[in-house]
Amino acid sequence: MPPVSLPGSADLAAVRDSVQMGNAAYSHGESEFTDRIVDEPGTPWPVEPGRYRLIASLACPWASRVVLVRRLLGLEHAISLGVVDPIHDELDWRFTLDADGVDPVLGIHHLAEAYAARQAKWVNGTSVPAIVDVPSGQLVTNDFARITLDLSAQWTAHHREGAPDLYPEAWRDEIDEVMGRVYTDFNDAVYGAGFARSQQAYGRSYGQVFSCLDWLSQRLTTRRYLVGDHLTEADVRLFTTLVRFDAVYHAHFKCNRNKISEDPVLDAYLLDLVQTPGVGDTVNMAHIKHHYYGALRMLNPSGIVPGGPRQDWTRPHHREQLGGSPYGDGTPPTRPSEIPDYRWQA
Ligand SMILES: N[C@@H](CCC(=O)N[C@@H](CS)C(=O)NCC(=O)O)C(=O)O
Repeated sequence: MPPVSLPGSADLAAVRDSVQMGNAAYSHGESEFTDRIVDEPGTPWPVEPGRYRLIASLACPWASRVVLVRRLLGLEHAISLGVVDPIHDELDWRFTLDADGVDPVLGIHHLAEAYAARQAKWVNGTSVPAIVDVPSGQLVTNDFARITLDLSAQWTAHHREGAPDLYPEAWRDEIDEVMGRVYTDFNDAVYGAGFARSQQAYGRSYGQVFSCLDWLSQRLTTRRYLVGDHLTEADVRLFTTLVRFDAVYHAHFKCNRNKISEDPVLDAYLLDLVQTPGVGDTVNMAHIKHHYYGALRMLNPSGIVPGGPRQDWTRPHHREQLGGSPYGDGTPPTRPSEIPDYRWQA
């Protein structure tokens, strides 16, 4: 592979240390590139099928949300997908899964090259999900909190027939409220526990995680989905953390009061989602385990990827008895999943 310089991200490790862990507690910060692709005249980044490429790690819960929503909405034909190596090197995500280590559409080895095409310097290192403008090779956005909402609300003209409404107007306030708590106390707090550098910081995050799981378990006892009667963005955001929990966060991030499989309500909820076409078939457990155990060496210096846990995702969940249906008036995706090895080999 030819040498590449990665302008702008050379001091990534130092920046991470000082910005994200300075107080011994870890938290995902704001995204740095927050441009939006919108369906409005005169916008710099218009909705345009074929123009943009989603760069994702199948290991990453934030990127996996986008892969999942893109699939449920049937936007695969409109926005192409590039998948990075689950193990990033010291500085960056790489395209080593592709021939010659080059993304076949963007012609780049490292994600940082798309960042550098956009601007000379940036602060927080590179991150996935990233959406890149194919003609210019420039990063458009890495705003994980916004991208999926815009796929739902701005790309409607290109959704597949039968696509579900994952962010229905009538439920937005409640969806936002639920997602707010899930973000702080679960999506982000598992990282807070895993990356904590003091007992106190760890204890705080651990407490947040399990009080949130208790709240979710109670909420989901009588309802099939988090908000309303159908799958929404709130379920998507919970799902991508929940599905990683027993394999990764329980041991690796020390969130070990109990596993999801030990909570009958959350276990059944997760099984239901995994078995929903367009949801479970976006998950690649091999990428997940190799990334967390192989790349986060400060937590696992040997890099050894554990063999377990054995997970049977085909068990009955009986959640249909609660009523509700995944796609509302819509239908399941008919396109085969693009995700390799989605049958859960690790
Ligand atoms: N904080 C990220 C959110 C997404 C995120 O944290 N992605 C992780 C992977 S799960 C990432 O790419 N981190 C950079 C790295 O691992 O080098 C952002 O700025 O948008």
